[in-house]
Amino acid sequence: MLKLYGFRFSSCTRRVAVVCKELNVPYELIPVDILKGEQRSPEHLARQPFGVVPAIEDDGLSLFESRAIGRYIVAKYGAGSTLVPDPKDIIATAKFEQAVSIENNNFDPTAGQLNLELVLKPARGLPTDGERVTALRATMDNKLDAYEKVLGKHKYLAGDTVTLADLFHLPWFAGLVEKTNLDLLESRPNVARWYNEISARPAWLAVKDGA
Ligand SMILES: N[C@@H](CCC(=O)N[C@@H](CS)C(=O)NCC(=O)O)C(=O)O
Repeated sequence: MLKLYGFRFSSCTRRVAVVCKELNVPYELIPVDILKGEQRSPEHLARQPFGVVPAIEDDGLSLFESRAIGRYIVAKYGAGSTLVPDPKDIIATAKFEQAVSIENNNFDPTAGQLNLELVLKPARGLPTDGERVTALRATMDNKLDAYEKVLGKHKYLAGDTVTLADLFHLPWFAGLVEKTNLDLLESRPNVARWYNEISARPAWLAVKDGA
């Protein structure tokens, strides 16, 4: 069975778990407690040299980076799945790569830092940096205004079919929507429709509170 080395509440671990659930791929979660610093243990650094989670081992393959792992899982176990377009469809593939880049470059850095300030720091009893939140909020607003336009043209980020590019947003976006009062959806009906739809998928509901 696929071994998922991670912390069940971490966003990056849940990014992999949601892909497994989408495709009904069983996995064994091997806990790496990032609150105790286990991600920097020699055993984990042998799997993930950057000292973060997740990593997987599967059929002799050792792999890290949550998005690369997600794509591997679809390639290996997702025969017939449309979560990644058929590479022979050049246009769908180009749109998919565009959407994956949008998430990685325009969403993840700001969403991750906002979660750090507004969700993770308070949970650990650490003070939030208000000035940083104001700047991050302004950046997030700009980015989501662009999402609003993109999602006004089609249902999902890469077209009218849900793909990994949409699912990759779920852990950080759910943190921002459910655990902060940023109201990112209120003035953005297309983003709201999209987020509400992808966050209601059974695969996400199965792992949203822990991989
Ligand atoms: N780009 C990496 C990011 C991994 C990452 O930042 N993981 C976080 C949890 S979401 C972590 O392990 N944090 C603990 C630390 O930084 O020490 C991925 O997607 O796998």
